[in-house]
Amino acid sequence: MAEHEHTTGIEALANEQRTFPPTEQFKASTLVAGTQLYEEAAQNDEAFWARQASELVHWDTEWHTTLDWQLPYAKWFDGGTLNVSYNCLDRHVLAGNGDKVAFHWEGEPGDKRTITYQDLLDEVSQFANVLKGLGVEKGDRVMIYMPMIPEAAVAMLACARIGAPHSVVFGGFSSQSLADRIDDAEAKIIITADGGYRRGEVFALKPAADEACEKTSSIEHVVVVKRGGNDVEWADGRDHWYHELMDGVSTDCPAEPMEAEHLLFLLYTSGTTGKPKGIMHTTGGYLTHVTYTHKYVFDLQPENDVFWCTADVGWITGHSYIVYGPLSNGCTQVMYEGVPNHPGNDRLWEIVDEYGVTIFYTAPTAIRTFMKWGADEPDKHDLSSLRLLGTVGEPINPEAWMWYHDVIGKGNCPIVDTWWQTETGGIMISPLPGATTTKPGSATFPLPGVSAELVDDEANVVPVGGGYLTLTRPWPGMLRGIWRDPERYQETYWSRFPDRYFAGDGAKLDDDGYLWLLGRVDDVMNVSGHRISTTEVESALVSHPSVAEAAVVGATDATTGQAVFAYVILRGGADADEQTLRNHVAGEIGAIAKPKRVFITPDLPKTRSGKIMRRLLRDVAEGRNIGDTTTLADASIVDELQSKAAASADD
Ligand code: 7RM
Repeated sequence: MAEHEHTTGIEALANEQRTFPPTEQFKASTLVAGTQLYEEAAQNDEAFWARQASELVHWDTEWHTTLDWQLPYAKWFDGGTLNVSYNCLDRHVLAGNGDKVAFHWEGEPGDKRTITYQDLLDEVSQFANVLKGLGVEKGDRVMIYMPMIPEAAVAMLACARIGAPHSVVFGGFSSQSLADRIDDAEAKIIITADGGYRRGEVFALKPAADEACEKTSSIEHVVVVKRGGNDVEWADGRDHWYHELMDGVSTDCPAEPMEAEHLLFLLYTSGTTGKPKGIMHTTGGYLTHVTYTHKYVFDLQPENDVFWCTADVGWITGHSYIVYGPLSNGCTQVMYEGVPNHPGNDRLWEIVDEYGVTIFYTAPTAIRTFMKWGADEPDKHDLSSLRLLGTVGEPINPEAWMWYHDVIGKGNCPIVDTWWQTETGGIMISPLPGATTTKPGSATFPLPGVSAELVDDEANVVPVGGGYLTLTRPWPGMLRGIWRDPERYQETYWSRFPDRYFAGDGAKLDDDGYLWLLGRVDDVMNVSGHRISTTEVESALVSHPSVAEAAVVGATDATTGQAVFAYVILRGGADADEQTLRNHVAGEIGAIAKPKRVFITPDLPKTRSGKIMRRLLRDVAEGRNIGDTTTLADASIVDELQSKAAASADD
């Protein structure tokens, strides 16, 4: 290797050239059409964040110190006090917007509720009084285990109102996952529902909450929202119906100012191994970060926009871009309970038209599923209300980006590909839609106020090419630690590279300085000494017209160390054979990345937030029994893949 070359962790193979500047029409009414925010933040990022905090958030007391940074611990806006629920509700009602719709909610069976800011304030205040009546005090942890119903947001905001940190657990997780999180957080209360709707049926939640109570010792009360109408067991004294507790309770519950660094919530992430980590987010910095990013990344025009983020509240995306960011900005949203294919594969597009959704934010996995179902589904609907599209959760393959742009956006909507993590609290890398020329598959640049760099194995900065994505400056929404595990916090995020935050993603910088996310570094494949990203091989597969979705893993190989194994979902009605797809990858990005095997499959193992679980695919490819599948959306797919692998081992 030549002296001037970097010892980069990951090779960069793909070469996407298409560019999409913002249209004149979009620029005419955008919040930011130029580079002014970037320039301001580059001058002094602390002063930049301080300006956002004072302009976008209501404070009861001014802070005295913008940032106190003792690596790896940050305090933002120390000395300041504020209430998150006041910022999300009261201030909009006081400004005369009580009649404005906060949520157009739609249940999977088709039932609808319209909830104004005044309605939400009243219900949150009542429920905050209920929680107090159950003995919940500032600092007590509250578990929330619910379907996608408005009461999930009410519960979160009621906790915030009284300073009781919440910990939301996905409704799809098992009683054991719930119990582990209850134990770790030593939670006092669970807020749940009898059940919710999914795929046309009621799925029960209460039995898992009951089991979790049996396995743990800290829960004193269980509050149950009636949603599914399914029969439930009842522990008198411990269990309470939400509607009975709420009956006749006062709507007067003044929001109490909290210290800027007061714990707002814990959100558990499973990580790669071991017990889940309770990621800690606090009050002032987090609210500043999500309000700012929701406003500028989505170019929010709160008078006219109808925002729809399709995430579940059990995911950080639901916290930041259904509850806290959008409500803090006082905007109107859509919230939907169910799956995208009930009763038909066009349910989401029907909802877009029904409420005139203008900004639509979803995950690449959903987009690839829409591709699989075909353009006929969205084409049944008008969709002309849409003006901006977003993605989050995984790298978006250029072809999926193009499909989203052309078929959903009709070529008229900018796309914001937003990179961030549970740990970052809010969006970190993304276009500003009125200012940034986008490239399909690139998250483009760090937002104003965010500092990111790529480094190689020796922590040298990589100016162009592949490397490890690190953050070099603290930001307001950053995690404040792992609940009761400071060593793991230091070890996981701050020890791989000195003075840098590293949370495990690879990326490359192209000649124009655009960032391209390459997937988790744990998934990087090593083929004959070449370090190849899963993302680039997957994107090469998805660029074949027959392919909707692909997942690749490196499986142990006697000659090359690892070999590329690919699992591919075809587009509706399309056909392709293994040889063609292998050659297609070789033609797109080179022979070194050519998969040894390509398996056509109807589905892939994914988490509930839609991320492909490559660890399981690696187990399948290497013939191992698969490990923990409790966080999987649909565990049956693994059996299917395993029997396929067994069959192919015979041939
Ligand atoms: C918001 C969220 C975090 C991980 C992250 C990445 C991946 C998320 C993108 C992305 C490429 C994106 N939080 N990721 N967004 N990769 N491009 N736009 O997803 O904690 O659940 O996951 O998700 O690997 O580290 S998360």
